[in-house]
Amino acid sequence: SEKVAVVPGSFDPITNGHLDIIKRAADIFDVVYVAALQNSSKKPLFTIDERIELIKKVTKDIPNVRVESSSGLLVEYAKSRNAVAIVRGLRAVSDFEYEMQITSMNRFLEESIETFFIMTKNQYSFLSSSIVKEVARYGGSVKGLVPCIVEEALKKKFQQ
Ligand code: COD
Repeated sequence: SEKVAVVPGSFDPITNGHLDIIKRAADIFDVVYVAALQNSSKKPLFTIDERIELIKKVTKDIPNVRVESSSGLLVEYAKSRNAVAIVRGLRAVSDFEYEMQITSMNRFLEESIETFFIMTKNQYSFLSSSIVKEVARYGGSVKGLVPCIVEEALKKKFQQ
């Protein structure tokens, strides 16, 4: 049967690091749902609709990727899509503690869904949405770190 995975995140905004994880997950699973969710400890720069539109545009050539948003619990969303897996990216040791905590909590909430980790490519190991926003805010170039349309969207956002 079809193996479905969810790649969840804030994607505020999507970076080339996220995109790499999404592509690698799409090579392994039959269907990949990219889910833009609320992280209650972060205050987003882009609205949920803006984030979804950017993700849709930059993944449009990957046929087995679907993009959605959800406002509830990740595991509930994953169950509703018949997902067997949650896929997360790992950059550094600093990611590990947080990832271990949410993985354990998600397993407590729903035992049947397995979490998989994909190691970042070296060239993206320092990359995060936060650092991209920080650089763009002060007018620095983020070329090569985010897709072109995301670069444009950041410029527009900080011109306002
Ligand atoms: N290279 C590789 N991977 C990367 C890179 C990079 N350069 N940058 C980011 N990633 C990975 C992250 O490690 C993560 O796996 C993924 O990409 C998304 O990253 P973010 O920062 O956009 O997303 P997060 O970490 O803010 O997402 C958190 C969720 C929104 C998934 C979480 O808060 C959640 O599940 N919310 C819903 C409510 C819920 O169920 N909470 C209970 C969980 S305990």
